[in-house]
Amino acid sequence: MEKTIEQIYVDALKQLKTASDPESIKSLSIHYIGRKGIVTQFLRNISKLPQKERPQAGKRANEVKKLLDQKFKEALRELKTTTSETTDQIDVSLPGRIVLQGTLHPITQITRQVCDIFTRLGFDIAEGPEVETDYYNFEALNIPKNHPARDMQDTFYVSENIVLRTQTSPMQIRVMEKHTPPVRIIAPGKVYRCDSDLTHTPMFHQVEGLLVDENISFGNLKGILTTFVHRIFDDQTSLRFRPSFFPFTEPSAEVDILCVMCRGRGCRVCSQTGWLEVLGAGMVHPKVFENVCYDTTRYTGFAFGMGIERIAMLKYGIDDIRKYFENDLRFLRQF
Ligand code: 2NM
Repeated sequence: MEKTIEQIYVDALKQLKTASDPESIKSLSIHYIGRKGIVTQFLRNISKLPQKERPQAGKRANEVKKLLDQKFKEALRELKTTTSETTDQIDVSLPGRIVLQGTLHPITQITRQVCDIFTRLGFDIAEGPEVETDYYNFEALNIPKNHPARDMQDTFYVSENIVLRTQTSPMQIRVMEKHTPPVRIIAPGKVYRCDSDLTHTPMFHQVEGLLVDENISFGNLKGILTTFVHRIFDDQTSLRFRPSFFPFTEPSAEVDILCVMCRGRGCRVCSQTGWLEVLGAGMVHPKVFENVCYDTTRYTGFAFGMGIERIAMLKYGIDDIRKYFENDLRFLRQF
């Protein structure tokens, strides 16, 4: 059954209503009134209609063709004005979109500041494994089996001879094994000790440093660490070197700064001493040099170590180390 011209017209209008983009309107136009379109075909086939229907059908078909042409053009015009309103005109008075940006974790920030200070003083950065052998973590550092320091450090054992490193100094042994002096390195990274309270977490971050050359003295150690403390806190910070003990250094010292809370008068934070410990240090023990086959008659050196969380707590006045590990955005956004 051939469709009547009225049916064709109604179909075309119906389809036009659902067309929402210029492409579909254009293809509708071709489909209905193009050279091979339905209306055009209808006009061509007029001659096949009975004689008396021809004039009326021809007249109506020409009308429909004209009307459809108008409607298609109108629809296209309308689409153009509505789309140009949404894309061509920008309301410059609208508030901008807020771009949420993350920040570096305070521990990362302090680690980078410490590394920057030492690289500018001529130190290279050395990084290495967090799972270490008993030899690198203890033996080479002059901490023999049954040495009390092994208890003191609350080591996580993986197996009898494999541990999670309790400090980053195993890295310094690895560097000394590979390189002859002069050696100037710092070793930043994660370390592990089975310990947990207000000021201790089972994992924390350390930076340890090592400088070995001819004619290195305790005076060089004092100079470098004084410069460091003045740059990481501020150059008015008072500090003192206090005698201490480490198996891998002799003599050994700890570096204190005047308490940032009470300025030396004595308070809860500094346990009434007026001082806060920030660094451990010393002249590298000859036993350590022997373990890496350095000539102890020719070379001397100093080493030091610090906990990054501790430096960050003192710098920012934070009294609970766990704040650094809770990932509470209200805390982290302050840095
Ligand atoms: C510290 C304190 C004192 C240290 C010693 C060494 C090495 F490998 F040279 F023997 N590295 N780091 C050292 C010395 C670390 O941390 C509180």
